[in-house]
Amino acid sequence: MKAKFIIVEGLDRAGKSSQCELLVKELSKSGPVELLKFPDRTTAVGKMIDAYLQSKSDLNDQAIHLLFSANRWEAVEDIKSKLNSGVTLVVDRFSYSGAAFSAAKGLDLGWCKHPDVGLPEPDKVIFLDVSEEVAMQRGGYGNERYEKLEFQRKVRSIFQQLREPNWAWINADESVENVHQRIVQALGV
Ligand code: FDM
Ligand code: MG
Repeated sequence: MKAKFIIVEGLDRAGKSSQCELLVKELSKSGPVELLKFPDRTTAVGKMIDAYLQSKSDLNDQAIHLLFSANRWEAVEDIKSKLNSGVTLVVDRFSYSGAAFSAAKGLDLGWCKHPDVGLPEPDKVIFLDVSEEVAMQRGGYGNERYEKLEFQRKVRSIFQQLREPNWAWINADESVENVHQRIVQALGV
């Protein structure tokens, strides 16, 4: 199997982490696979993002947007070298989250997309669409910035605007196993 760049997107509580893990397990049956997650909070830039998300620091909307983008750019050599050496990547959030969360604050969507121009393009985007009711049943949102119902609604509507033909829009209200099967079907693996 040729290495693929697969991005998993969705709102909070959509089940991205569990589905990414299951997907990596499934794909590893047919070749090398690795999981990446953005923001990567372990780098210097990532630590600034983490402080912002936990409201331990404040930054203006443009500055934090550019940090999220920088956090992807600092991983680009690693991403490219893995793909070139045949490692499929499953990525928990990427440029689409970058654009959707910042545009939901009122920033211009075109401006939001621009800093990510030139980053690797995905072979497939899996969007896990969770309803508000089920997100609440799953324990509701946490305490981080952005984890508010009104805001998540706005983010979802921007994701809808970003949707392209290579997206699989998957109902994430179903059981973990069902959602996993749908993802596997969408990827044709
Ligand atoms: N987020 C994530 C952004 O606002 N921009 C980005 O570029 C990325 C990758 O950060 F609310 C938001 C989405 C989410 C928050 O993400 C932290 P995780 O997946 O919950 O760690
Ligand atoms: Mg979160």
